[in-house]
Amino acid sequence: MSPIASSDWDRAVDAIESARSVLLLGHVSPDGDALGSALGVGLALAAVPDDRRIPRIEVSFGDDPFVVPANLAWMPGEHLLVPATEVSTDPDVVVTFDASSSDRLGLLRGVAEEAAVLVAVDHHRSYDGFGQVSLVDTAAPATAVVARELISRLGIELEADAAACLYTGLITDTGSFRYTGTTSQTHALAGELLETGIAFDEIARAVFDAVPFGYLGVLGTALGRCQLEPEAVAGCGLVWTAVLAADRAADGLPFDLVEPIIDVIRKASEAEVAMVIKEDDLGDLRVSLRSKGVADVSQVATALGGGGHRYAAGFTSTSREVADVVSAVRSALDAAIDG
Ligand SMILES: [Mn+2]
Repeated sequence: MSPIASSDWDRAVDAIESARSVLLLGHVSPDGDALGSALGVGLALAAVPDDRRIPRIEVSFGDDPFVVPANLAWMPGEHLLVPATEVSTDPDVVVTFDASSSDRLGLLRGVAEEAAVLVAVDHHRSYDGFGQVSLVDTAAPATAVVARELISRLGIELEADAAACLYTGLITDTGSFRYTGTTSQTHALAGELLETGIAFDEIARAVFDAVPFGYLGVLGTALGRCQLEPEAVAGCGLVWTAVLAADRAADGLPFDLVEPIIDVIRKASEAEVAMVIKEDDLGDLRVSLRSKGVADVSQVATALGGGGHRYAAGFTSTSREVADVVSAVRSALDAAIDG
């Protein structure tokens, strides 16, 4: 089923099997798919018998400060995680997960580009070919799907810890099997992961349904600020809000905690596209976009310096004014509808 050429699989497997050191990277500000795929492959590689195990296996992502998002902090494989500023800079092989371009690797872009072998595992349509070996399936609903096949092709049996990480990637990117892109094979893979005995209910609660009380106040503020623009997106409607750093400050909430707010506001039936403008701790505005299908928000995000998929995309604004972001997105959305 995989559209990935067998020669690419062979190159990746040969490089990993002959490596003395591998560095497995998620993209910056990793989500469940990026970190779950990297840790899943890392745990699989770490589980092979001593005589065949790669001596050095490191998992990282290019952020400093190096903070695992709160909803992913439970994931197994912590012993493989190395902060971006402490990774070994001379790995034989670097494998990236869920990164569509090398600038998504942040601080570790240079380490990846200088590696003897650079393998990119991804599913973004906006993937730009930066890997020497590209294991990219744009039809896959999650990078975790490709990561699972990589583990199979390495001849490694899947165990519960790795399966828990891959399952996290699967439910994150499919919205628990609700989004377009989910297929019968996606459910078959979920079934296979459940066969390893993972606590899928606890995983779902940790990933989606466990927030500090202060989050509810931030959510209330964001919802109170929500705007509906029915005439935007060629009359199909835009719903948007902004979450400022000051909103989070009272409770000391980390930036990544505001991520799920988009999943609340996109429920508005009157809007085809939803947007949350999120101010990070440095004052930059990071923008999340969701589409129900009429508009390709990856076009919008790519035009504004980011990337993503038709239904979910994002970018970091060059302006620090919310009003600038709204007008730039409105214009780009009109172009995305016409095109
Ligand atoms: Mn993904």
